[in-house]
Amino acid sequence: MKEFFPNVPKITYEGPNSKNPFAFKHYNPDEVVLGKTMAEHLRFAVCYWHTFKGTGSDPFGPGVYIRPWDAPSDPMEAAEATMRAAFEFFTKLGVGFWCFHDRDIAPEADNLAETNRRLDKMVDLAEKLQNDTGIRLLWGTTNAFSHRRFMAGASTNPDPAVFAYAAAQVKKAMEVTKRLNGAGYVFWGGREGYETLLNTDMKRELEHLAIFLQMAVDYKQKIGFTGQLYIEPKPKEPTKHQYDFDSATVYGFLIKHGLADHFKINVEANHSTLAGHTFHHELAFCVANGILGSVDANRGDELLGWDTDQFPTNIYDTTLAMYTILKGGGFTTGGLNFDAKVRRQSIDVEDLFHAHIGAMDAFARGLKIAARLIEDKVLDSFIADRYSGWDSPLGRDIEARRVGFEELEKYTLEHGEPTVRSGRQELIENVLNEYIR
Ligand code: XUL
Ligand code: CO
Repeated sequence: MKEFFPNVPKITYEGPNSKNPFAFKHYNPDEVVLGKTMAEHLRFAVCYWHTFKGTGSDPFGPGVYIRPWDAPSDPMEAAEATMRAAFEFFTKLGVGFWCFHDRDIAPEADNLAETNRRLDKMVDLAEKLQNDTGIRLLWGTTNAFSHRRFMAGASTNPDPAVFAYAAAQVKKAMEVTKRLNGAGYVFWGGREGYETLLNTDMKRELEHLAIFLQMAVDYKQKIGFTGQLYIEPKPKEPTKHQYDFDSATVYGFLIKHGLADHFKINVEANHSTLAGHTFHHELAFCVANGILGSVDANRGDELLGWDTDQFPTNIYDTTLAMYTILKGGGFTTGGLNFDAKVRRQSIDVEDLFHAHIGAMDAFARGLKIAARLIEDKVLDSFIADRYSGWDSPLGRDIEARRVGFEELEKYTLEHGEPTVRSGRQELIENVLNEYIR
């Protein structure tokens, strides 16, 4: 069997003093942290689209990577080589999961029936390789945004025939995700948004989006797919305005349309920052509302306003992310999917390993620091103290909804001016930095 990464050994944990670039310095899969192994906490997944289908193209130039798995000129032979390369990569890296779009693993043909036959053929191979390696599918999804038929959206397209095409595609993608035992299925609203309101019936498009999602819920139940459905918010790009703007917008939309019990959120770090939030904010909002499902772990660039999809390296961010995820009870069906791509100049296949090793180590450090913050109740103590007034008779009466404006006016007239207190932000930041080592 052809080896695609002959220069890369199986990546193992060598500890923080190791200088070996092909070793983990912090991610030790079997090490137990807060009662679970690091592998169980972090549930790392490699994404197929950037890692194996990415070409390094940008708006100023075509692809620059020359990949050994692209060598066969027949598209199905290339698809098979790509999948074999992918499973060699997952195994050498030591991740437990992968994620894909339907069109990543099998090239589209001239008609849907033939496209589906190709997909089935590649799913046969994926099923075999999953069984051989023990690697599992974190989630599947549909690419209903690249083909020209989807230029004005999929479920929010002005043409119902495009809505129908997208439905047929999602139906098939859900079936193959079920077949591969996927723990989840993601809806990212590719081009579900608008370029200009001058040609857009927003009310109707939003209604169509809700109808589409309800159809997906119904079909999921019909075929007995037990994986979790996720929506992945993004505020812009490719459209000027994406309907799934951020977690709060999506949550409100789901509640309005009676869909909230069926979906959780797949939070992407770079999408959070594009929405004008921190990654931490989006995770905290989801935890506060019990809708955190999974994470697309990447980062943007502070100076660039688009989705650069870089690999996560910032320990401060991974610490606060893991802290919030742990406080929310940790992952169940979800995990950390590296929806990230190496830079255009990183043309060697070894760069794909360096990128993932660094990202996994960054999250492993974040996990360990977060565990210590939780064990020592660092932020909990500050927060408990800051809100302690709510444990007084007044606070309890308000939270139990026993009092209204009249009682509170009476209280204020009797007690006068409240005593104001420092928020102690700088102190907490200093304490936090002491933990980030
Ligand atoms: C696009 C993006 C997607 C989704 C899956 O910004 O994040 O790759 O994660 O369709
Ligand atoms: Co994503």
